[in-house]
Amino acid sequence: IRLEQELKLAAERGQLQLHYQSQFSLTPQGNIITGVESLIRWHHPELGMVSPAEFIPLAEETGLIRPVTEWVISEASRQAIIWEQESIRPARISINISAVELMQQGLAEQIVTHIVNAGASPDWFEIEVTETAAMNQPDTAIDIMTSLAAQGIYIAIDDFGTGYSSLAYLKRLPAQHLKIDIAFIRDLPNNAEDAVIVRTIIAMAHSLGLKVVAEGVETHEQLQFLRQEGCDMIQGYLLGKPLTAEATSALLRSRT
Ligand code: G
Ligand code: G
Ligand code: NA
Ligand code: MN
Repeated sequence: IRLEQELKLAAERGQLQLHYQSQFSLTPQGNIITGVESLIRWHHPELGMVSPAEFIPLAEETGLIRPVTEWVISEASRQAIIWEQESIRPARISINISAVELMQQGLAEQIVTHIVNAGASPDWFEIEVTETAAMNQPDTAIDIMTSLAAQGIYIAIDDFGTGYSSLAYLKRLPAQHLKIDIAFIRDLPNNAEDAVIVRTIIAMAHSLGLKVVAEGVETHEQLQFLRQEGCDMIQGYLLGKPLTAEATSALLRSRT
């Protein structure tokens, strides 16, 4: 209960922050930053860092998820405008949306309105939806994703491989990116089953016109395997940890 009250006030007390983790496209010329994923952080005065893995579920249960997401969108938009003015804005800034939100009609309109009111442009952003969330209420989820896509917002299917979506369902999703869950990346390249799964996901995604992002890449061996298998983009500690906005700006500056 207390944590819930505190979360309600966290934004106005300046305790929330966005960190950003880069996504890299593998090209012959080198690795290029194609996007950054925003990851929320809560600095609680007594508890220290509270992980979103803890407070996002709390926010979902208590209906606070909407104001939290609105804060994320406003903050990411504010940051995007700063990067745009400095000509270092990455092509996409990803925002995570939770399962509960994806069941709410009108979500797409709210997201777009929030971005536009903040002075940013919808096509600067990508919405990440987990495969499991997208499967909950498939028709509502597809409606929301279709409206987002119609406004130019990119769609990524997150944590892919842990849900049970069929090819028929995947085909209906207006997504551009599919993010392979970290669980399948962790034991690459030695785990033969994971190697087959990852190879199959990449082939399937490509046949549906989706680009593939591997999450949680921590070693050169994983990177080499993924490159060899035609994985399009890489995210993980090997190439970049989540960084503060300031450190992300410095990184983007050093790359342009
Ligand atoms: O970065 P980290 O490992 O702490 O993130 C933990 C979990 O919290 C991940 O599943 C991530 O998707 C989720 N998360 C991070 N930021 C946000 C956010 O702004 N909104 C939502 N809904 N989830 C987030
Ligand atoms: O659920 P989602 O995929 O959005 O969550 C991503 C989470 O994974 C974030 O909390 C982020 O901090 C974490 N993460 C990002 N890169 C790595 C990595 O290379 N290894 C591990 N273990 N976690 C990572
Ligand atoms: Na994500
Ligand atoms: Mn993920």
